[in-house]
Amino acid sequence: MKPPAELIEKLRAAKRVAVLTGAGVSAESGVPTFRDAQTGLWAQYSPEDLATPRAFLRNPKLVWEWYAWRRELVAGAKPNPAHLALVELAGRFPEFQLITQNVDGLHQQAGSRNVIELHGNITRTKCFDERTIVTEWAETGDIPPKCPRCGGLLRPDVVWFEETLSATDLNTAMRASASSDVFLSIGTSGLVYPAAGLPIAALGHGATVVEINPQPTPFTAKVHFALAGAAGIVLPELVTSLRE
Ligand code: BJW
Repeated sequence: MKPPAELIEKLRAAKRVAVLTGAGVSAESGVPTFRDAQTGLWAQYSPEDLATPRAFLRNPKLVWEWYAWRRELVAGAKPNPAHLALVELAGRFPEFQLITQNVDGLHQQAGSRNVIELHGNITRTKCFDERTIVTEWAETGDIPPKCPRCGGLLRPDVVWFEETLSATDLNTAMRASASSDVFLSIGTSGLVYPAAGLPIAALGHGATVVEINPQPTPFTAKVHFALAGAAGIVLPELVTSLRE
């Protein structure tokens, strides 16, 4: 389906564009959305039982293994047409800021540069105690493995519930959202803050806000354009319409 002509006009006139992506953007690459990741073995746990520091301290092996399973899925995933369309979109505007909640690195793999990864990256590992990145450790059979410097537990370098996001990244994301002419919210349920505050900031500052999601979210009734569909279909259509 062709995107609305008024949206294409807004995009043609836009100088500053900000984009927030969520798990839905990687769904067509075979990476389960955050809430869909509770399948099979993991169906008995809610994300809040696995993605918090308290959950990790309660059962580090369980949480490490959940991430090991997801890391393996991500390792086999390739960028899809939504990721690629965002690379092309970036080239059309003097200022373009891509902000993702995804931890899979697929935007960068597609060719996007200057991506803000609000919730970290699943491929990196850090020490729970020292909070520093660790790249090598001894395979002793411990699950999770131990920090080679302090012997603390290793964990993925992602942002769990009740942990703070990088203040620098969040400020940059907030400034780009609040000064955007057009803001796109793509493939996110809009439930998790502070990321969910970015479209709200954009709306508050008068940006044209667009949502791309096959399901309604808390933003759907508030945005200027709600495009109900899969990102891997809707985004390439948007880019094609801009080219015409
Ligand atoms: C498609 C599609 C296709 C499918 N195309 N679309 C009350 C009010 C406000 C805040 C809070 C509150 N109570 C608690 C809080 C704070 C909390 C929070 O927001 N909780 C809410 C649940 C209420 N936030 C935090 O704790 C944050 N930190 C913080 O606030 O610090 C201050 C603080 C300190 C101390 C105490 C309290 C606060 C940190 C949040 C970190 C989130 N981390 C996670 C895990 C990352 C690591 C990992 O991946 O394991 O990030 S949680 C999880 O949710 C993950 C995601 O990035 C994030 C967002 O999920 P997303 O991307 O939206 O995915 P889904 O699955 O929810 O939705 C997918 C969407 O795609 C759906 O809509 C589909 O329809 C759609 N879709 N196919 C397009 N083809």
